[in-house]
Amino acid sequence: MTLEIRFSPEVKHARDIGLPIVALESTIITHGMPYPQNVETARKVEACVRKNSAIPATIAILDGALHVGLTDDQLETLGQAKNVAKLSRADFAACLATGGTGATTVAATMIAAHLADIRVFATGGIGGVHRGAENSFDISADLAELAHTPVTVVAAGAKAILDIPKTLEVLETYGVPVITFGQDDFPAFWSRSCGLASPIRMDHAAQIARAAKLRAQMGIPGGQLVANPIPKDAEIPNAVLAPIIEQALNDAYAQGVSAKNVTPFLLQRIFELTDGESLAANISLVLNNAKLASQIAVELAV
Ligand code: PSU
Ligand code: MN
Repeated sequence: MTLEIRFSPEVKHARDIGLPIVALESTIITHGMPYPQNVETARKVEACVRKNSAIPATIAILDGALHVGLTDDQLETLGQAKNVAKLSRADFAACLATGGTGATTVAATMIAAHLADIRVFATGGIGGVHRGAENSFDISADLAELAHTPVTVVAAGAKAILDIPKTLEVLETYGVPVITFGQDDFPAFWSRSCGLASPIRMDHAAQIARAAKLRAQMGIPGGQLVANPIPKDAEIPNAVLAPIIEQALNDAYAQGVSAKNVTPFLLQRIFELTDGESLAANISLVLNNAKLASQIAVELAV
């Protein structure tokens, strides 16, 4: 048997004629946002990529088949589906082998993008080192994937549900370039700054693309994390979110939430505790990331 990748007609055409392609993850659809905003956002993100001269390739496993690029119907079905698996490096192949349906996290999307020769990927936030990781050992597989797989991931930094200083330390240990776009501070998802300086700053998509190409030429494995600050008009002040994050973390602890369920639980709880306000910011930053990723994809194609 061989691994088969099912390309959507749009992505197949883009590959045939060499158009720039941007990978998009599906866990943000199934585990990161509620229906119907999840599907609406996924469609807007795809439209944003097209508007910026690239082709979107949303990645998921449907009934045991690896899809790179989803049709509108597939996106809708996935957005409404219940009990979809959340797939990372560990369980990706197992889901294919057993005919399951699963959404891809940052780690799994990077693996699929690389298999499909796609070198840039846009999302909202990456997984990282969880607060209390010194006891729980809960460190997202997204970080190790960035160390292994040559895909540039554009995110709005990491959520403050994580331990951001430890996340940056682990990325440094793994040799992952952390490049903040257009400012000196590393952004924290809903806020433009987490109060820490970014290891690297770049102001042009072309530089980010060039750095990826040079790493490849040097034989350095792994990807790059591009941290793109949320647009100013969509930012939520830290003072507003900090107590909500504390509450969500306390609830997770009290309910004994663990392993894969931690991140989706916290995202859902924050959505509830902000009466959905966190979602508007989330949508704005994902669109902003899709735009920058498209610009990088165009430069990578040069
Ligand atoms: N962080 C967010 N939004 C998300 C996720 C993380 O702000 O949707 C999702 C991504 O798919 C990410 C995954 O790859 O959660 C990380 O999960 P874990 O912490 O279990 O590795
Ligand atoms: Mn985890």
